[in-house]
Amino acid sequence: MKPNPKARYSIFSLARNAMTGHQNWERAWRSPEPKKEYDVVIVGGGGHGLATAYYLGKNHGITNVAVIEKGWIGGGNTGRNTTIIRSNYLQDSSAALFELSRSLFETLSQELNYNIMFSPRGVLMLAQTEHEKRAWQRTFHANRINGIASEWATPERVKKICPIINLDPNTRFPVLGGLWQPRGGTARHDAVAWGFARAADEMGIDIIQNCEVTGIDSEGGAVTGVQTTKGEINCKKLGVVVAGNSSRLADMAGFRLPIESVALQALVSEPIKPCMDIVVMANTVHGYMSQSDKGEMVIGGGADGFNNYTQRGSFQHIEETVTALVETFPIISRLRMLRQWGGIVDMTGDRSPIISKTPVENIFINCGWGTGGFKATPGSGHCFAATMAKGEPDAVAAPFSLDRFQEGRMIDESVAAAVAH
Ligand code: FAD
Ligand code: PYC
Repeated sequence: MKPNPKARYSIFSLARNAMTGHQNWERAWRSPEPKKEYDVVIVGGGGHGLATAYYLGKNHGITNVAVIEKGWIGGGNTGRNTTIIRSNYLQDSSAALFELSRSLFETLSQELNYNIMFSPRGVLMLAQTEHEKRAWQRTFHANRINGIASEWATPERVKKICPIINLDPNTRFPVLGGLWQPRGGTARHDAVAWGFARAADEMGIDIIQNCEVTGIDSEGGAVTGVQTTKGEINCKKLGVVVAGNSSRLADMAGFRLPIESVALQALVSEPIKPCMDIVVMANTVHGYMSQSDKGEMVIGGGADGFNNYTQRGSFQHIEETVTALVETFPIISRLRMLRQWGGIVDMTGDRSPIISKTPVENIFINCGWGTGGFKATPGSGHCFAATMAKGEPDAVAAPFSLDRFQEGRMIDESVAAAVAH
């Protein structure tokens, strides 16, 4: 690992900074005013937008780039997700995309010289109906064909991997087995955004926060720039990477997207002693759980069944999720919940993302990651940067282009997208 000139923080400097009101911290990235013009503007300073900027610089030598973020970087879904990383998807094109991303996560801390706390602790997707068992077994075979290391786990194996699970056959949804991906896991979500931001900034890329894009300008069918709350910024190419706000940005550019925005929520409990060292997803009952380094149980539920832009989610989902998880993990029945939040996720009909050119020349769109895009952050940035640099989707991104909705080439991932169905 290269030494980082900015990593000069000793225990003494930590103490000194704490005692001086944190006035002297060195900024991890600059806070520049926008220039009049860039080669590339990326709207959206989530993980995907920042990763795109990083790979534009690193892989394509394009550094006259600005990332424009209306709030703070990572403040959207990137900082609101439950950090699950896996690549056990059914379709070949998704397996290629998500496995590229998972494999990039393996060495991302070293690459960015920033500890993103990748923890390949293993992800277990429970089968709790006969139908779900068949679906996961089918995915298991597809994973093997695609070279993705996964395993079909019998109930006994499930109990070995996760001792706190309840195998009682008389529950509403008994555990019939599971799809186990041993190299799946978690990473610290905001560190992923910060790591990409710092590395992009070091290449001279401008990260502009508190700057909302309010309009998109074009001439003769090609983009010329954006209107923002910090003024007009011209650009040769525009990447739109705004998750739940994608339809709003498409509207500004004058095209439509097959996207619905809904709230997805999560909650954390009070911290308890280590009791679970893997991630478990229970999709039939819309619940999933892992334990954070602090000891909190990180719990997520299903997506709201109606379109909305609130970053909360509805209460009945919390009730449903927690009730179902108590049945599967009776050990948590007396646990108190500390916090709850939501994010606006961008759902496509086939539950697969869009990485594509658009009807407006030189506007590119990256969206539709729905409930499952955190795991795709490096892979998405990698492919989208290549797509933007070349003006054509790269090989991994090509199946995910917008025209699949016109041509009926759906990439149905409603089972693998788990909480999204
Ligand atoms: P975001 O992080 O949302 O970034 C988009 C950015 O665009 C935002 O910061 C926003 O402020 C900015 N923006 C919007 N409009 C404008 C504008 N007009 N001008 C400027 N900026 C603008 N995925 C997984 O893989 N694993 C999980 O365990 C998982 N759990 C989840 C749990 C929850 C509760 C939620 C909500 C999501 C979860 N996801 C998960 C999905 C994942 O969080 C998202 O798919 C992913 O983070 C999307 O990243 P992004 O960079 O595209 O979007
Ligand atoms: O896509 O793995 C996932 C996921 C887990 C929780 C929300 N999304």
